[in-house]
Amino acid sequence: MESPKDLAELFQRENGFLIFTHVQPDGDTLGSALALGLSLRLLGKKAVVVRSDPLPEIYQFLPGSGEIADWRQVEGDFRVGVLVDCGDPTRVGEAAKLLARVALVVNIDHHGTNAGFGQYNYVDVQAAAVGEQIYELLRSMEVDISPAIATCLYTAIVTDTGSFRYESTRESTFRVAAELVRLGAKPAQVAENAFETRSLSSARLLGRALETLELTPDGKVAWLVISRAALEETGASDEETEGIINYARAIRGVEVGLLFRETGDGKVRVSLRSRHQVDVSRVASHFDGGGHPRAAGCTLSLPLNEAREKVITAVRGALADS
Ligand SMILES: [Mn+2]
Repeated sequence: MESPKDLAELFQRENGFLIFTHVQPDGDTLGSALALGLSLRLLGKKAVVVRSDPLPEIYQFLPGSGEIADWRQVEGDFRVGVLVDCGDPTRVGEAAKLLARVALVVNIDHHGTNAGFGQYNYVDVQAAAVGEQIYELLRSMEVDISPAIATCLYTAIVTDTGSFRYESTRESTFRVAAELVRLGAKPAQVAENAFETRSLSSARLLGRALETLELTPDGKVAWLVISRAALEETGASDEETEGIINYARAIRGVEVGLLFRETGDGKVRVSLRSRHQVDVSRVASHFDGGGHPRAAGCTLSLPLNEAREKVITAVRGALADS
């Protein structure tokens, strides 16, 4: 396992960086990758941020987001592939084909299920967001953190902590966030873009999803379903399902909230959120997924009804053991 200092030396020594975000990109992977990319370019390095999936509209305000490259557009040779916020290398999606071409893989992540798949691994499961880790890294690299970089890192932290509400939020999370505000991040502006603005189609999708709400007889597990039909009829995109799961977990008495979403390729994407008792990353691992103890995900190649039954059974088993 490498320290921020070790990585700082690596970044100063090497050149030609591809920075990989994960599929269904969130604020942490995007903010962290953009901050690292902007910083490396400040140091005169060649660095490109790569994506497999489209950039969600709510993150288009992020400085540098316009330059994120679809992996298919990337040409030329790059020596180093940096994965940010990826619990395992498959999280980069189709960009894995591009990742296979780099000489060195650097893994910067905070997921408990991360097995250390890189040649260089900076995994800190205590970090509330990879954005905190990138901040430490930039400090070690003695990068002058610009307002643009600060905005990216602040967004990574505020989104991954649910606005500093999740258990992962610690004293240093606030300290780093305060420092980023001092360096030019604007909390109200980030919040307005990331939390207080949604498309009409996503509001309609939320309504459809809430109509599907069901609970187990003991009231401890609640789930929502987003069918392909619901997505098509509302015109919402897959990315706009983000956050809907929280309505399931928020119901009084519910310990685990689940969201089942039919993907375009006939699979079922499952999001899991737990309140206190269940480590949902272990449930997700059982289905080849992963994540954090309180927030995890997995994908099943099964029809919706079967996937739902399998996952609910596993969650009830985990609850019984807790
Ligand atoms: Mn994260």
